[in-house]
Amino acid sequence: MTGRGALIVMEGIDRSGKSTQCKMLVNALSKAKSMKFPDRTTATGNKIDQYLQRKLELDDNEIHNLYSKNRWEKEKAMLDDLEKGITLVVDRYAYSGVAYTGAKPGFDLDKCKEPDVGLPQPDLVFFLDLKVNTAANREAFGGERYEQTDFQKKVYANFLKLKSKEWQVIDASRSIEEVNHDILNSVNNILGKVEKKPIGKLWA
Ligand code: ADP
Ligand code: 2DT
Ligand code: MG
Repeated sequence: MTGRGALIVMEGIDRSGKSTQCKMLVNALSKAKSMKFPDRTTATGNKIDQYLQRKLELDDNEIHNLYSKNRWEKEKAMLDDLEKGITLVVDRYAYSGVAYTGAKPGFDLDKCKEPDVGLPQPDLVFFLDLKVNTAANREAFGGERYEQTDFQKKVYANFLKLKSKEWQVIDASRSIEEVNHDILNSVNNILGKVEKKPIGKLWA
């Protein structure tokens, strides 16, 4: 029996290339699954989707807690997969939760972390580092909530404040292939190292 899989998270502002890189990474690995948060397929996720599309108004605290609930409802499945040796490639995680809510007036980053304390601890977090103005040039922002330059600048600054030892900052302004190359190297480097390591708890 081989050891556990790795929990790998892709973070960054909108258009930094997260979904593109998650897809490439999961395709390159032999025993891996992709996940994304918010997971819009559950009842909680459906409510989040309505909120993001501006079809539903929710209090800032309520939506913050819904994003967290949407992760907790996947906790058991994540731990089971990791134990089975499956590597999880996750498009956004609790860091997005803190960085986005923390960009709203009156929210403190440490306080924003509270509902997600104890979730499975990622082994590796890639921060796809891209300036907001460069990201905005990739494609026009859509109509979803948060897709505004000033807001994204606050989100970017918050991400930098969340950096911890598992984080790897990736220059995401390069080509898709160059970014993928760096990500693959780092992932191949840690897979063997986490096999026997117990899964930690986030921010605990
Ligand atoms: P995210 O999931 O972070 O919002 P996407 O992966 O959806 O970002 O990418 C946003 C857009 O930018 C897409 O049109 C994608 O094809 C393009 N893109 C992704 N990575 C790069 C890159 N390294 N250079 C140029 N364009 C990119
Ligand atoms: P995408 O589905 O395009 O990634 O956009 N968000 C996400 C939060 O505000 N809090 C969270 O906890 C998470 C996971 C970021 C989803 C939007 O939802 C925001 C953009
Ligand atoms: Mg995406």
